[in-house]
Amino acid sequence: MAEKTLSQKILEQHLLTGNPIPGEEVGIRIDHTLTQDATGTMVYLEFEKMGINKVKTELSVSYVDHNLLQTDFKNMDDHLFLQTCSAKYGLYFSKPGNGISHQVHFERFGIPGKTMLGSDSHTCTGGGMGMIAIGAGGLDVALAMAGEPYHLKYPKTFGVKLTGKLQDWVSGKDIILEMLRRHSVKGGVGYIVEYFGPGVKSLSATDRATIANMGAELGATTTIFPSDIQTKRYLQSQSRGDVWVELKADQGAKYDKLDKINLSELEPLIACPSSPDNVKKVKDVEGTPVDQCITGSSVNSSFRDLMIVCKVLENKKIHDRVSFEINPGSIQVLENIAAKGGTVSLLNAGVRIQQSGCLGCIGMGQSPASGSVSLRTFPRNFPGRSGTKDDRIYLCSPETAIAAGIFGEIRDPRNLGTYPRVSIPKKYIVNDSMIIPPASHPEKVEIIRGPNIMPFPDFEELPESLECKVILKTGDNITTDHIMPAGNTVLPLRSNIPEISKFVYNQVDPEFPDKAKRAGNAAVIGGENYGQGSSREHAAIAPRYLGIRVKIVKSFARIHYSNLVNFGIVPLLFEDWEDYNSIKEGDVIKLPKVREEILKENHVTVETNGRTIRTKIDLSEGERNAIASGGLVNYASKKARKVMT
Ligand code: MIC
Repeated sequence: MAEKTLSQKILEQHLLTGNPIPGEEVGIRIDHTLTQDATGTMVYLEFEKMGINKVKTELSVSYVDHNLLQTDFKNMDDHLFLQTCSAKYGLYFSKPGNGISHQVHFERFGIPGKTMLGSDSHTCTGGGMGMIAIGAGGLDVALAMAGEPYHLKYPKTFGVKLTGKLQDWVSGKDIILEMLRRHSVKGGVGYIVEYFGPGVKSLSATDRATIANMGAELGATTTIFPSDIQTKRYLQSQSRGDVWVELKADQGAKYDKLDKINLSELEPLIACPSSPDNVKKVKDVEGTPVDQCITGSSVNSSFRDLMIVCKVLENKKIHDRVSFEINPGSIQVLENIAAKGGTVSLLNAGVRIQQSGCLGCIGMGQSPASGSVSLRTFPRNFPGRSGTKDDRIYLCSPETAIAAGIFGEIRDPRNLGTYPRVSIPKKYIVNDSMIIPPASHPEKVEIIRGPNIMPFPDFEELPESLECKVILKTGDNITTDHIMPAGNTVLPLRSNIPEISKFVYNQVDPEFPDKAKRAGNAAVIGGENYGQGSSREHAAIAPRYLGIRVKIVKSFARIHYSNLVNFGIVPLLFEDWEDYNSIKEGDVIKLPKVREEILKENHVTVETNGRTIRTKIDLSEGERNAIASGGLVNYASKKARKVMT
């Protein structure tokens, strides 16, 4: 029997359809699902369309951690919709303010060896405790809740051997920043990143969660660590030691790609504006004045991450020019910090303590001043994502953030002297006061549906041929924040496709929605890694609602590609990248046999400017049928009708 990697073992234990061969489509069983509120309302609208009265997973949890500003009725309308859906359909509900989904799931629900699908790209955090945890579009999560297999292209494995031990002032964030420095935001596309080697045992479970979380920025399908004594200690500290199992790759397991990092050689790193892979050594950018620091987000808001800040700040003050803010990962983290006296040192140092949630990470508050420098322990710094158009967001560890908070400029944290020792409690105070279990009488639950919750739009089938106007041509690394912005103007519209579609590509071309409507059927041309970043399926639904029928690019980011398929946008790849140069905005492209080719061929013919271009498609049979049906919802309900007739 060939030696297997850990990810191969877990995927094969969950295999329902297909063969575990890289690139081939497989269907896997999903044990846990996770939704957060900004993607979750669409998930439950889609789940309702399936007519199933109870989730079929081992565990499903609905979290509210994004739309927390509540500047009008919309956010709380969504919260009540989500709370009543959870009660009715058999989910746990994590109330607004309880904490960030990935942090709370790691603390209270995660189980080594289980699979999880989440409507958030950072679901991969679960890999820190040996889960196969994958971010996906909301419809895929709704189908998983309905008991359907999750279909994906079987990923290759990217082995990262860790040796040595982190020096003082260097922590988990610096490891994933080193991976991004070496491999860029494209380096993990098509891979599961699997850490192994003697250096792993020195990393705490929450350090591993940090590394797994930000593996999303490599474009990786997910990331996974072994489940070992560190995992066991963490679960025991959460009074959940009973769910621990030991999991690791076989000795001699083979990886499709391999790298190794000597942890002893790492030093504090920082991602400079405006990409997570624009990584430099902190000491090389020292002296840059800093106006804001925020410690938190799903990457770095564990007890250790925030307690190190508290320890450094004992008897110190935040620099006058700096607004230093703390976003706790959960109320449980905050309670445990308070129990250790951490909050007193924060308050005496002049720190702003926020509620538990994602907050500024997706531009829901905490926007920086114009042209100012903001250091954040967040996973992403895409342009404008903070809510400030010319933002200059740096991504760093809590150690580097607190150094800047004290010195008022970017400074290597090793200048702070002796590295404080944070003792991790053997047993945390457990606080589940804001987690509501499923209703015992769901038949009595009425779903609350405020005016902000709009019905899911209908999309027609793919016609035999298409004629589209190219209304936008973009370059490489277009993010889902470019396509469908986050932030406090747009995020509250996530349950209302007609309204949110008015903001598609708002940062790139504010005329885009009107151009799309005038064009009737329209197309977008893109470069490499198109659609990197978030799981938001709204980056597909809203353009489809505007009449975008085709996207032709050099390469797609994984989740966005699935979302385009799920909502019936034809996702084409340039076979010859030179053809990218032959199409410009305003051109008309014709696809004379698109339906037939999508259903039966591996290429689609595109005619434009008197030339014929041959584009590639890389679709499974299910994906072909979904696109031809006008989207997976249409295809699933067609299949269901066939079953019923
Ligand atoms: C993000 O970090 O970009 C988000 C906001 O969490 C998204 C989900 C969303 O857009 O609601 C993600 O990562 O999937």
